[in-house]
Amino acid sequence: MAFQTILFDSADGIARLTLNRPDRLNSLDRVMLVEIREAFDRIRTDASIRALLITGSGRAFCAGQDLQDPGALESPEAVGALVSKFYNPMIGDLRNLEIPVIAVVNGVAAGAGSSLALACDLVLAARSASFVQAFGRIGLIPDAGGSAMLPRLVGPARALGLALLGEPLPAETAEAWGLIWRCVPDEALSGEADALAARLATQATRALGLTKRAINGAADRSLEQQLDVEADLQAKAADTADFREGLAAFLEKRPARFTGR
Ligand code: T3D
Repeated sequence: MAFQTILFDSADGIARLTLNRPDRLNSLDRVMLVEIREAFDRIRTDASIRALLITGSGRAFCAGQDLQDPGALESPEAVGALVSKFYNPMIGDLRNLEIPVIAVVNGVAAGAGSSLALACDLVLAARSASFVQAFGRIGLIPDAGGSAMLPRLVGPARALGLALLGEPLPAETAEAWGLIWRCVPDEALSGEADALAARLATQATRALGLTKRAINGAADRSLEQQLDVEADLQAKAADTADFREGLAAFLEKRPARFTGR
């Protein structure tokens, strides 16, 4: 079934999800929030998909909540429900995808649009892109996981500076601060994103998914707990065809041919 607010397709093990409301800078209305989750459902049930790219159409990545979505912001209860029924499940589903997810930030990422990008595993941004914690400017707080991701990625001092001041952070500074994986020249963004996805989609997918689980939960665990988690997840990784192939390839001095199983 076709989507109204996003473009979604997959080929060669790579799914592409494009936020597609360019006249509204790809801001998130409730239809789009639901459709993004439907795309995640498709990914979860299609074992041929081994990497996901998320980007925006036109000049923006995503301007956050659609401030003109009728009724969405009409009362404190509506806002609370929007967060708990739409944003939180969407971010939870994204974080739990067991394949690598790359945010391809082609332009401004504001408010929940920035949070969406930062919830991805790798963020690749065009040099002209920027990250804006726009929430405070309209009297809201960082949501869609932003208040968790920002301090984890850049520490509380910078997280507070970004969130309290709401100034655009240029992609180059975002890279220098460790907020994102890499900033690249605008004209190189699409090619770099495709190359990164192609590389990831031919790796040992199950191990990459388990690596995400280990690293994403690490901040909430003690070293002892994390060591236990590593033992458990390593046993799971070792129980895959890709591990057997990786080991055999090493011993036979040839490139591994991973299948994602
Ligand atoms: O209930 C809840 O859960 C609330 C959840 C909140 C999470 C959030 O995301 S809160 C933050 C919401 N986002 C913002 O406050 C950002 C609003 N947008 C901007 O500040 C600016 O548009 C940008 C900094 C992103 C880009 O600026 P600029 O100058 O490049 O573009 P522009 O001219 O402001 O916008 C272009 C058009 O997009 C414009 O429409 P027009 O005049 O051409 O018809 C503008 O109204 C529209 N647009 C931009 N952002 C949004 C939007 N329309 C609806 N919602 C938006 N967020």
